[in-house]
Amino acid sequence: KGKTIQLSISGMHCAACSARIEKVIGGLEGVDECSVNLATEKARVRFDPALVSVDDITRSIDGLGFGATETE
Ligand code: 9UX
Repeated sequence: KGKTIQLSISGMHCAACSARIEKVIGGLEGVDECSVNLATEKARVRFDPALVSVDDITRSIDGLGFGATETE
């Protein structure tokens, strides 16, 4: 039911950036968990695909001024 993806995030420069993404994405309806690693520029997001899509998530990150693409 839940799905976990990894995203590659561009444009983060400090811990406040990664914390902001975690807070906003983690607060989206249907997102269960969002952890962002500033050093590796990766985010792991666990969500319910019935409630929110990968596109919704990447667009929200784009809207914060960062770049996000799904990665392995
Ligand atoms: Mo840190 Mo990020 O000062 O948008 S918050 S660079």
